[in-house]
Amino acid sequence: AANPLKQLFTQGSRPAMGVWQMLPGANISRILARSGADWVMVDCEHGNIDDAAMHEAVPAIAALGVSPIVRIPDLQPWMVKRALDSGAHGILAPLIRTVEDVKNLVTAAKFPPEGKRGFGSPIAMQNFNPMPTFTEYLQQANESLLTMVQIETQEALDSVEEIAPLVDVIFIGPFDLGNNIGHPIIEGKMDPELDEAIERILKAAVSAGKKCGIFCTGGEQARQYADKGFHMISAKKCVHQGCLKVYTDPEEVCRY
Ligand code: 3PY
Repeated sequence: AANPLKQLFTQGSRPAMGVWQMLPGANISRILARSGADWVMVDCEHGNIDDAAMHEAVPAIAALGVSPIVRIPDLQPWMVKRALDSGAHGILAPLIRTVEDVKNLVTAAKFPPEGKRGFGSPIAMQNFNPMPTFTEYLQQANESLLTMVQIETQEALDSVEEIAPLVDVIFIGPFDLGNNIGHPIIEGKMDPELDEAIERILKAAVSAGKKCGIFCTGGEQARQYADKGFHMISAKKCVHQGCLKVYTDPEEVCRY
């Protein structure tokens, strides 16, 4: 499929499972993409993946029929443009706060007339199978590339019902959300108020007919969120802070 993650969302048969890449290297991308993941998050917010490393990771993942999604460092139009031009099948913006932030993100991600994305990269289309022509990519991009925002601030939580209709995926960063609403996750323990916030976000996404994603630290937690109806779940591995293990046992938990 041109965008495997989008296709999985359309089918709605099961949650899309994903893994997180935080260290540079196309071989790391390949290991992660071959782990059984439906998507790999190329994390340019945290970790040490820079612009050049992003341009190596995205095609390595896409070549294996897995959707590369780029978490941009910050909500800047040029970062959205470079991520999508590298061939990402979607972008995730962290720490958004307002409805205005989300509208700006969508404007940056869409070609005119819906948005203001500049056109000209010869690279992006090479990361889809079958490879679209330049013109086909231009015609398909607005519809097929996934826009995702992270709800992880109090302000965004307060506006989540307004934000959800504007994007394809509302993605929960439980650590930042916990920190920002005054209920940090301590030793893996989630405060009931954080659980409540997570429920509210899922409900807002579902009511708007959109998908809801969440970052997990292990297989057991991922299974619980799958049972609750989350559509996009990270779990099977972990590549952060020097940990390079690909977790194949769903019971295994990685702790920060
Ligand atoms: C969070 O939990 O805050 C995240 O964004 C996961 O990377």
